[in-house]
This record gives sequence, C-alpha cells and structure tokens, in this order.
Amino acid sequence: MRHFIFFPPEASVYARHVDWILFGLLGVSAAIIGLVVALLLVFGIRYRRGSRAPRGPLPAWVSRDVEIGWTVATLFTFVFIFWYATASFLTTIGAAPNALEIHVVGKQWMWKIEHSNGVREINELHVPIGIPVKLVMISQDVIHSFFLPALRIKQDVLPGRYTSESFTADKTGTYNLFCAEYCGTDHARMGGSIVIMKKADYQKWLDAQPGAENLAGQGRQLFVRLGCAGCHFEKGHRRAPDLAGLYGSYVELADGRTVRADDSYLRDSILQPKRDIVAGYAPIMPSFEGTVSEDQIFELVAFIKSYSGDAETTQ
Ligand code: HEC
Ligand SMILES: [Cu+2]
Repeated sequence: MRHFIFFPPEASVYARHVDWILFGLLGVSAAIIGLVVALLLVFGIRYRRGSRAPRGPLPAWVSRDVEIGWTVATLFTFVFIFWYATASFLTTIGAAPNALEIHVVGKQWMWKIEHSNGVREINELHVPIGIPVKLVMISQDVIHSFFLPALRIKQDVLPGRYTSESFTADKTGTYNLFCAEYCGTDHARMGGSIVIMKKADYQKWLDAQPGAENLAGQGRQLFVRLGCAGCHFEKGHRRAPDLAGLYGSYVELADGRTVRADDSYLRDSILQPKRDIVAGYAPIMPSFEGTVSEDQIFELVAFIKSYSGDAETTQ
C-alpha cells in the first residue's frame, strides 16, 4: 500500500495488514458518514415543510428487503474485518517453532539486547530478513513498552514477568525503536534502532562482534560460580532435582499441582524457590533475588534449556 510521507515505513507483511485494516476502517467509516449525511440532506430538502412529496406508508419491499439487506451487508463487512484483524494479530503472539529467540531487558533508560549466541547490544537490535524472530522481554525496574513502528508491534515490558512478541521482517533498513510507556525522566530518550539485514550480512555482522560464549555457555559458568552446581550437579545422593531435560516437561510439585517448566517457571524457581517446591525435595534452595540480574537469569534459563545431563564430563 502506498503511504503518506509522515507514515512510518512498512517492514513486514503484518505491518501492511495493519495499514490495510486502518485505511479499510477509515474508508468504510467515511463511506457510511457520507451516506448518512447525503441522505440527511436529500430527505431534508425533499420533505421540507410545504413540499408536495408523498408522505403515505412505505411500500412493503422497502421496509422489509432493504432492512434485511443493509443489516446483513454491514454484519458481514464487520465480521470480515474482525476476522482479518484478529487473524493477523495472532501472528504476533504465537511464534514459529524455529523462531530466532532474542532476549530484551528494559531498564531506566535503555534497552539491553542479548542474542542467543552471546552477542549483546544496547539500544540496537540487529535481525535478519525473512526469519521469524521472537523477542522475550522483561524489565529490571518499571513498566516499559517495546515499540517498533515499522513493524507495527508494541508490547509492554513488565518487571517480574516475561512477555514476548514475534515478527518476520521482510524489508532491510534501519528503523526506529521506542519505549512507548512513560517510565521516568529520560523516557523520551529510551529508544534506538532496529537494523534489518540480509541473511548473509546478518551472519557477517554476528561474526564481527567481539567473541562471546553463547548464552547457554555463559549460563553454565554462572551456574557454577553462584553455587547452583554444588546442589544440582551433585552425584550419588541428590539433594536437588536433576535439571537435564527439565525445560518443557511437566513437574510434579509437593502440593500436588503439576506445572509446565517454561521460561517463567525457571525464572520463578531461581527467585522464589519456596513458591513451587518440587515433589520429593526439601525446600533448601536459597532465593537468588537481588543476587542475579535479569540478563543473568536469561543466561541461566538458556543454560537449563540446553542442558542434557553432561555435567560430569564438562564441569
Ligand atoms: C542449597 C542447594 C541448592 C542451590 C544452591 C540451588 N538449588 Fe535449585 N533447587 C534445590 C532444591 C532442593 C530444589 C527442589 C525444591 C524446590 O523446588 O525448591 C531446587 C529446584 C530448582 C529448580 C526447579 C527444578 C525442577 O525440577 O522443577 C530450578 C530450575 C533450580 N533449582 C535452579 C537453580 C539455579 C539456577 C541455582 C543457582 C542460581 C540453584 N538452583 C541453586 C537446591 C538448590
Ligand atoms: Cu521505558
């Protein structure tokens, strides 16, 4: 769709859908207002005081068929718009299984980005074109909102809870990134850019970044340094559950509930271990609240996700 000069560029299929819906709704609304105003004028003139226009009862076909006709037509128009809008909105919630996962930490007043291969950036987000990207986001202080106008997506970033948003960019370029939730003095400056690159350029960019270990590797080092390994890698008699294959599985808790071990569960297990006690274990795990930052939790979670029980050989 062609857009006005002051309209943000469209860098994904979803962005074009959003614009179609916006302009479609504007168009439909304008047409209806135009029709109502036109009829108002026509009838106002036709049935003005003293005019000789017929004023008897309406013919039967007008009152029935026209009534049914316009009701059905508007109903279908709006059901169609609802379906179209909802279907495209849902694509920003559910991520494709092969999506590239990128972690975002919002804090007053900057965006910290962690790629799963360990590359970090601040206020800049590099992504490849044509590959589904899933952002997993959390705030270290107040509520922020991650807003990418060129992709028409915006999602609150909350303290204490992961939120996510997904997109597949289809146009290279550098576009704005904003915080869209007032978050204090420098809120207006909490922004940067998203750089959408061709796949090959993206790979080159990744390779050129200062060599860091991937996120899971950094998480493993942290796991040892913070003393998690002392309990969780213990051999023989186990005081703590084995974390191999934990991610995505169902965990039985001491109080009889069963929960799925997703990102949020892992995060809660580290910060509030007394909340969900695993069945068969004593509640001896200390809380790491205040000891680990949100970026470090992303690393620990990445490690637990990737861990498949090879501690003995590599610890
Ligand atoms: C003092 C020993 C100890 C330390 C240190 C410890 N844990 Fe634990 N952890 C436990 C025990 C015991 C449980 C099971 C009871 C519970 O859920 O609190 C557990 C549970 C967990 C679970 C949930 C496991 C499941 O099967 O659902 C995760 C995840 C976890 N710990 C991660 C960590 C991380 C990460 C660290 C380091 C930052 C850590 N633990 C440090 C003893 C420990
Ligand atoms: Cu903010």
